[in-house]
Amino acid sequence: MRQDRAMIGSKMNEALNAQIGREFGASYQYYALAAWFEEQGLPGFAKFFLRQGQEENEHALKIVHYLGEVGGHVVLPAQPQPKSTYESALAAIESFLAAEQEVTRAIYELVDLATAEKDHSAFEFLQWYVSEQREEVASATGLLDRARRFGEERVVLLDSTLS
Ligand code: OFO
Repeated sequence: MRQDRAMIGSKMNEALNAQIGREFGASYQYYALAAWFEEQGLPGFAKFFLRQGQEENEHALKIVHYLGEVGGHVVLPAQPQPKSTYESALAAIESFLAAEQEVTRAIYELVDLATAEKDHSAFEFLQWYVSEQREEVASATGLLDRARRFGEERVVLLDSTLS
């Protein structure tokens, strides 16, 4: 960290680095989901998860940029290998919702930390993630609801509505 001009404390800096890892982790996981759906002959879901993966990449890079702005130090966390097989399309979509709920919890913890550290800049920066997570949890919940209504046998019909 460039101490001379750092506008961020080490605790917040570390926590944001961990979040970069979560965002890239989600990206990696969604690319793996895209590949799995492609293998299942469900190209609509594959495209959907490819796009989600790209979005998560952007979320990670947004934090990298923020740390640059406030004179922080970026350390990219190592990534575990993402899950590459699922029992069913429904199970795969359930994992999407679970992942988004987990990231949402992490974002809330970051907001709590920003409050505790009186880091108003980080607090303001994180509000974008709060609303993004609200949208993504709603979108994952909606997709899962629709997939459950179609059922595993007819999930291919839902696939054709996605692009
Ligand atoms: Fe990064 O938006 Fe969801 O996880």
